Amino acid sequence: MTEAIPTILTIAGSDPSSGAGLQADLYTLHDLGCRGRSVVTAITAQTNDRVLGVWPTSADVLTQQLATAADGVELSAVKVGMVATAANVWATIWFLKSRPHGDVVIDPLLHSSSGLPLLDKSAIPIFRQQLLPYATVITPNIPEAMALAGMQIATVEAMEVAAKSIYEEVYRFRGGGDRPLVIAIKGGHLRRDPVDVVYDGTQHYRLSGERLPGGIHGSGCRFATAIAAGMAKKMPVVEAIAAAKVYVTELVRKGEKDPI
Ligand code: PXL
Repeated sequence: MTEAIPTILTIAGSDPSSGAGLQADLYTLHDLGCRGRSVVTAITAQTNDRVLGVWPTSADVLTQQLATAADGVELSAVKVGMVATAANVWATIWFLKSRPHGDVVIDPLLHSSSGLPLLDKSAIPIFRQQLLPYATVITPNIPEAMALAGMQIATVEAMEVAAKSIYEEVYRFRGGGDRPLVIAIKGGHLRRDPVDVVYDGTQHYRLSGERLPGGIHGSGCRFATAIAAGMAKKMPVVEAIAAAKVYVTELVRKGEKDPI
């Protein structure tokens, strides 16, 4: 009997350039042999280097999409990207609380280097305290890890301290338990080679990477989605993270600015 193809839901913003957001997520799922479903938390107008506007969807519109997105399928995993507003954080929490959904990978998009408002400031406390506890994997970049851990990060050692601190906070908000939780801090903002740091509550792993020229808009979206795809395919979580890093590195190497 052939294995069923897993279906993954992405909860994300729309990027018309399709380098990031739900479009990039769907490309990634296709590349990795999965099926995708998507709901839109915000519509953006942007190019690879310019943001023209952001229009969050209302929580009501997001809730209606969430009510239908998983119709007729069993979700193997969920990826959460840009959520935009506090009301949309609540709509997402409600969905995760009330529907079966498999593993959840959250890309904690708090700010973007392009200046795109990815999450309202007022939404940050509930995002941390109520949404992050649903995650199996959380994938902050260094600025996001600094915000979540409340510390400066300039070295791989500091990334390890931050990963443990984020783990402990999320574990506490979860109220304990033995559901897996893994923090994967992306090292792309390090001055040296972009080492990613992974912490699973027991040990740290360092995933080495090479600094490639260019970098692509939306590589973080694709990284988190590729982790969700790996987990949906029953890879052990750290292996899924390592495979996602290889996948994204190859895209950057190919200079695939636009994933089409
Ligand atoms: O890469 C972060 C990101 C996520 N989601 C959407 C985006 C961006 C960055 O531009 O547009 C919709």
